[in-house]
Amino acid sequence: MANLSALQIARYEYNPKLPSVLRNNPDEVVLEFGKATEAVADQAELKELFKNTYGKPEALFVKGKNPDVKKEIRVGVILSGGQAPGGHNVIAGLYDGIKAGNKKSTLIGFKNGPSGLIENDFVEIDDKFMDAYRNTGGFDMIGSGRTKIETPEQYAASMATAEKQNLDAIVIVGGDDSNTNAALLAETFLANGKKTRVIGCPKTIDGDLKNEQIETSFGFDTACKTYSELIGNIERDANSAKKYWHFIKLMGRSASHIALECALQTQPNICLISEEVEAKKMTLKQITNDIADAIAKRAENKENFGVILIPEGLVEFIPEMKSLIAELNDKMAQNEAEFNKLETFADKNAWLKANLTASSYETFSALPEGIAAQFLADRDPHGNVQVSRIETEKLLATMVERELKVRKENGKYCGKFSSYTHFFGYEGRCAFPSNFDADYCYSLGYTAFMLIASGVTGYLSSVRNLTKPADKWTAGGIPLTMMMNMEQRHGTKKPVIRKALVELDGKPFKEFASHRDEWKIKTSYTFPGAIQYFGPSEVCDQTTKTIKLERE
Ligand code: FBP
Repeated sequence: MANLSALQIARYEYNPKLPSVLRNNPDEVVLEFGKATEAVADQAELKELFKNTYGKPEALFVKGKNPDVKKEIRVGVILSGGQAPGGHNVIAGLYDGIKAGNKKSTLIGFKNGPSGLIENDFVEIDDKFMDAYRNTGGFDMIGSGRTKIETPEQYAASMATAEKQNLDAIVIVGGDDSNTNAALLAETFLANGKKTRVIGCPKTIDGDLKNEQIETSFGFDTACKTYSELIGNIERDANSAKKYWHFIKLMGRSASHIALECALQTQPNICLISEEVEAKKMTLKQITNDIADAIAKRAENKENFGVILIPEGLVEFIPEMKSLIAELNDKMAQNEAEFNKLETFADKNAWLKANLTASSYETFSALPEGIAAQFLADRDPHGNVQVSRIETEKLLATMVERELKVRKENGKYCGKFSSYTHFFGYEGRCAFPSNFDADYCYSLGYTAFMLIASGVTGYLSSVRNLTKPADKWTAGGIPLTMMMNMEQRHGTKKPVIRKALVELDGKPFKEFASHRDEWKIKTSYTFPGAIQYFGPSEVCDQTTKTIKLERE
């Protein structure tokens, strides 16, 4: 067992918990169907686009006879998008389900995301290979990728691979975009008379793939616990040294679910919520002033320290920044060749002065130079600025420092201000999955097999009742079209699964809002500590405060 940590060896022995209905022999479980479903919006357009898969009923596993699970099958699995703790356990649950149905059945893993399907790049999974990855974090077992299956050629290549591999099903483990892809693939296979069924699994640390039917995406639990441990440690350091303000940016793309959950777990002085900033149309100046006010207030109590959480996507939600980003995206795309010839920041600045509207240039020129340059960095494949690369934590720390300096010059007492900045993202995406994620993911994978064996396609594997112990969880399938609507994407209307942002009238935000004024001024930190994998259930098996507040 060279190169294995003691925890890794111990985690191999962990037996993930399944909902009790799935603890029966697989041939003693059947799908019970509910009523036909409708999409969340744009029903007529979606019905037209998904002629074969639209409107299927929700389905739940109950006790009954299903001899079909014993048929020999061949299944492919794809991990898609950003890493999230528990991906390997989805594969483990799927693998064990397939083998429990029929030992001769086969699972192959397409390598490096959807491109593996397009290119027929795969690896066959056997016991030895699978066992090396049980209950481990990461997606390194088969790799992941962000290729989208979009063009007719990519659909044709995917069908060709499915045919060559004689696949009965493909399981796509991904976020909202990848599951939208799963829905489109399921439809394409059916429309072309192919036998390959497609099942999705809800993955993303961002927590924004959730709705009435999906209680949470996997990975959110572990990632938030990992970040909260680190935030708690920093809080304790801040309260020990009493000399630094820590500005911590947290991953999560546009949605602030991670920041909100970490705030509930650690009670920092300030946590910004992008969705609120947008709703209240808060400017960068207002946000800066609010933080400076809190710093000055705490200084009166001789507490020249604090912790501030910042969601990754914040700049996109600050109105003047949003306009600046939109204008920059357009201008830089329209004048790509000309812009790329500009070598120095000064040249670019002069060009922007001449080409941006006065208000956007004013916003741009007020930014610290290092940060302003990040707004001009490489665009993503869609021509958008990569907001995760903008150091919002440094931007805020600098703006606050400037503001406090002005206040001091005007004779106001602000105490001492010294700051550190941090960005937590990759630290949490590949952690050993918490017991919750290990169990949830294994159950999602096993459920995906059961859906395949029940003959459905275009469904999302669904495990619910997650705030209860695992034996009380339910398992079933949600038609993917049920979660879709039409949205404008890069100039065209496309069918997509709706992203869930933080709801300002939802219980998690209200809980935070009811405490934040106190946390801001009075040091109220809580220290969640490291994820516990072994020990009493109340320490090891609890999930997030978000899901508890939303579902209990
Ligand atoms: P998914 O939406 O694919 O799950 O990825 C989540 C995420 O971790 C975001 O929080 C972050 O903005 C992004 O991926 C970073 O992307 P990359 O891994 O390409 O750097």
